[in-house]
Amino acid sequence: MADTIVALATPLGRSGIGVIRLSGTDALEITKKLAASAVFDPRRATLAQLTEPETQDVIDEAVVTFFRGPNSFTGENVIEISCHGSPVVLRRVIDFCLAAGARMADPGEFSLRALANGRMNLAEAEAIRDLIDAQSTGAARQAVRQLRGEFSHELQPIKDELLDVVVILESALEFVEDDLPETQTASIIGRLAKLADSVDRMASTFKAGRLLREGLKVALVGRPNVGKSSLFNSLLGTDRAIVTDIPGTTRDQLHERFTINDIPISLIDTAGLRETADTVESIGVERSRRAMADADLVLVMLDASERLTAEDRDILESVKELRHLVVLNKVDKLKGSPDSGIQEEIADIAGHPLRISAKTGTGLDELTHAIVEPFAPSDADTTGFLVSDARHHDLLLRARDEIRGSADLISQRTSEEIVLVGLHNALRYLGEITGETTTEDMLTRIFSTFCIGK
Ligand SMILES: Nc1nc2c(ncn2[C@@H]2O[C@H](COP(=O)(O)OP(=O)(O)OP(=O)(O)O)[C@@H](O)[C@H]2O)c(=O)[nH]1
Ligand SMILES: [Mg+2]
Repeated sequence: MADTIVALATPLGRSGIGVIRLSGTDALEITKKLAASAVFDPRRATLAQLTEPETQDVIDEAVVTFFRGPNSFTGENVIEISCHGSPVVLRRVIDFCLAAGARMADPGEFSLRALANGRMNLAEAEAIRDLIDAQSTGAARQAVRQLRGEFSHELQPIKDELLDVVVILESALEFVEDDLPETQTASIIGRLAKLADSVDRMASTFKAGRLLREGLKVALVGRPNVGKSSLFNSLLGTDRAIVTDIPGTTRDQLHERFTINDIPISLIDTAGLRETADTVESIGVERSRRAMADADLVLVMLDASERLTAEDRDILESVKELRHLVVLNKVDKLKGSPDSGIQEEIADIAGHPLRISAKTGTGLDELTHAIVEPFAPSDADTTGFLVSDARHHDLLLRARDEIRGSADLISQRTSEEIVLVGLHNALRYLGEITGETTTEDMLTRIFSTFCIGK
């Protein structure tokens, strides 16, 4: 067994309970020093008095659970100490464990050990990270599916089939003097084409998967006073941003998150765009321009109750190359014909803008629908398993290309040796998803994206 690691498994801060996790050879021994009178049976919660052995100072009363390896999360002896969630108490317990020979866990080290001891594969370990980081129910649901092995399960038949083809080609290489018969070549090409399509289908779910996981960055821009902050507040359902009738109210950028149909949206309210001599405001304007360039979608807001200004035209011009939606706000102020005024003026520059009122809520449902609509996957079935990790997506595409390339080589009657290189590459790429063929370097890189205590 490996050395013993310790970490706080719950967030730092005051809470009802705080859980400290130990894993490794001495996990049980170290805990026994802290709770001398307690007896720990595997998988039983034991109420224990944690006492500093030298001073006999009682630190806390805690519930301790012992998991004997290999039947534990990491496959090693694991102890979970549920203390009262006082940062002072938690610090003392961790300090004691460190003094008694444990060391602080690295980010993701518990999961890494679980992987090393065959308790889960890489895709499953990554799913734990994704589940913890999930920003919407949909993303969490996908992570749980991956955690339960759905991805590995879907990959397995593909790997098996690929291996089958490899075996045929390998044995042809060893035993057959002449080339493979035509019928067999045709059948192998057919099987490879089908495999490549299956891999491609999995990869194509990435668009929907990434959307659920990473969501969209949406920036609200427009000249001062058109009602950007009012819309920001309405969409979030809180009075987060300051709203006044003074142009130039918002100077700094505000970021908040909310979800539309399970898609996490990171919404950015920006300083109104205009030429200004005010130093603070001009920094804000500069930041607004950057936020625009950075966003997946820009909402350009115009005031429906006023004439189109030169500033409005400039802004519309500057978003031309960006994905954007034009929003006409303050439609509640329009009396008489709804198509009057500004709407006609902008018809040729901005097409059919969305008409809303941040004040009364008119048009907000249509707006939220329009925000996600261009990003929503058209074909992928979003009830199936979705690939959500860029690393997995990249490996799937590489595997697909290798398989397609190999099929092409076979049809050109290239020697089996060369064809096999591509197929072995494809197998390796698929293996890297679940971690069978992952190098130490890659593991270090992947696990550095985990937080400590996982
Ligand atoms: N009648 C009406 N008034 C609105 C509406 N939306 C915003 N307002 C008013 O317009 C004024 C400006 O609103 P803000 O939300 O602060 O505008 P802004 O675009 O964030 O302005 P800056 O931060 O200065 O760039 C406030 O007095 C709001 O109450 C709306 O839909 N209808
Ligand atoms: Mg504002």
